[in-house]
Amino acid sequence: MLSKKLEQALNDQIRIEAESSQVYLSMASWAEVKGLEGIAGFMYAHSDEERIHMLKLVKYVNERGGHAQISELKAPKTDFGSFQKLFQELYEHEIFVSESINELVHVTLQEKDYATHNFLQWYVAEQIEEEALARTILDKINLIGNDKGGLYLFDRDVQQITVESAAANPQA
Ligand code: OFO
Repeated sequence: MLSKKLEQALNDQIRIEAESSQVYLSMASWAEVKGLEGIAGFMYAHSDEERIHMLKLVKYVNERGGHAQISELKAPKTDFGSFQKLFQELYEHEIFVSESINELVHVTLQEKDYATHNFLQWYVAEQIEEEALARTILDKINLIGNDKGGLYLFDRDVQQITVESAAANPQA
């Protein structure tokens, strides 16, 4: 059985994952109307992933005798300025999410709930990957600068960028 404090903290994280999904959906829509189809595809897929992160938490809370709360969400912004700023925001958002996961892990230790501590390790690992991926993408964007051809290739290939592929072939 979850303690009330931990149940509340998990519910807060459910809202954060849902809001993350909305943020990336808004980024996808912005990129799509700018004609950046590859970036839009990347963001749509990322939005779906965040929804899955949220659902995993919903199921876990209910399985452990709590009640997962589906709450009102903060509306994301709708204009992201440039594709460089878009990915900078994605990176900063992932850092924010990592911090909230770390806080949540801290609460599991305070509450001596080792099952939830164990469950959350998947999220800890996921955040490391997502931050690394975002950093990799920002490095590529720096290489492109204002080169239109570079943006064309980046948009074409961004959906294929993974942490591993980027490490293996930094110029790709
Ligand atoms: Fe839920 O992993 Fe990104 O934020």
